[in-house]
Amino acid sequence: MENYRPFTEKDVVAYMQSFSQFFPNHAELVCKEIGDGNLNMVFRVIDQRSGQSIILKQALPYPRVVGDSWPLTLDRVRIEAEALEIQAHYAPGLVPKLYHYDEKFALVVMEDLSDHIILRKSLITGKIYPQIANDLAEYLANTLFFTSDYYLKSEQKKIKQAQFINPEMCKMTEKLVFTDPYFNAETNSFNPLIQRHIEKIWKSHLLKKEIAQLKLAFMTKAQALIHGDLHSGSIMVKENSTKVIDPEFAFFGPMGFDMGALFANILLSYISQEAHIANSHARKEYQSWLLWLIEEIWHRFTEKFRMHWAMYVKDEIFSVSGFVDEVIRETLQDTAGFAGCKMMRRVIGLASLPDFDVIDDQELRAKLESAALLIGQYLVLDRKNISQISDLIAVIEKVKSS
Ligand code: SR1
Ligand code: MG
Repeated sequence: MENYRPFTEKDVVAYMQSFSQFFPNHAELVCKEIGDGNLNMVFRVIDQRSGQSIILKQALPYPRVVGDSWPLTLDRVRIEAEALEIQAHYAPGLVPKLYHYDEKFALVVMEDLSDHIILRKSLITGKIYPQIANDLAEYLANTLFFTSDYYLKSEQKKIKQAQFINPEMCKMTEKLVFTDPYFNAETNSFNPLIQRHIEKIWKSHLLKKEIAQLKLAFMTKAQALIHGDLHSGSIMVKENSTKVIDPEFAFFGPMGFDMGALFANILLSYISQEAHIANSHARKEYQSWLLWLIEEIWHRFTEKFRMHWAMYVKDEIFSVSGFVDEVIRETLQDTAGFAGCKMMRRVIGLASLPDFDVIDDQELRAKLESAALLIGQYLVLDRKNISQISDLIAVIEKVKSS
């Protein structure tokens, strides 16, 4: 992109000073780079006089954790800005406020959510958030239903779909979630203590055929504008507030992919608790809350989705009795399959998992990673037998008792 350059903290201050609308005159701006994600730079700018602050997020022309050997589109910032607008419309209060998008410098200026914490971190420390199940169910039901063919007019949906063609970000997911972990690929990065378990996965033709089906569904099932990377690092929480951030992977894809990413990361947290909570009674209680959270998100999601359906579906053939039940059942089966892939990729593939990375005892870590791989495989292989959320939870119980 012409004139693009990655900003330093000093550049960010100068950039912010060139606008009058963000900070008062005579503001004393201080900037710090605070990003710890895989892809971008995140700067926090605070006016030391008024205490006002903003976040400026700038894309690099490559993934931050990989470096410039992997060129990556800056158009992901446009996708993020445009997705945030749509999500703010359908799920008000559940995404950060977007103040400004700059195509030339591939950046967005957004609300500072420093009073929130990344959900992944809060789950590692065993926190419970009473409102989160309802907030996430609402975010999912609204953003998915209102961008799907069940709500939008056919032509309108196709125009929106063209707006969110996101080939390079989708290709990253196709490679890092649906391909490389199932082969001895260069991008993989795993604990050598579980090498034998991983080699079994690489040799499992049956599993790979199922992964192929899920990859094809990811590539072709253009159901709704999905977030595309809804792990627990893409959610920020505080006591009575939930915000879904970072929709740079957004595109029209399968609804179960967002739900699957979310459930996978809750399940990975569930597994990792054996290393985080020493007291077994407290650990069991927290783990029960995590499984309850999955069930509750699903129940509230289906409740809201059905309400939208009853109110807005006008198409005669979609309105035929029983069809919504099929849509929901298929979404649950996709959710289970995608959750399985997302669990396995975090153990075998390039993107690491902070929930496991902080475990010093390598033997224990290997045991938990193996459990994650086993649950992941069962979710993929058994997904077509899942018809209600309790069946998905039963898969976890089955692995625990095996
Ligand atoms: C280079 S690591 C890439 C991963 O990070 C993002 O959060 C996505 O999950 C992507 O696959
Ligand atoms: Mg992200």
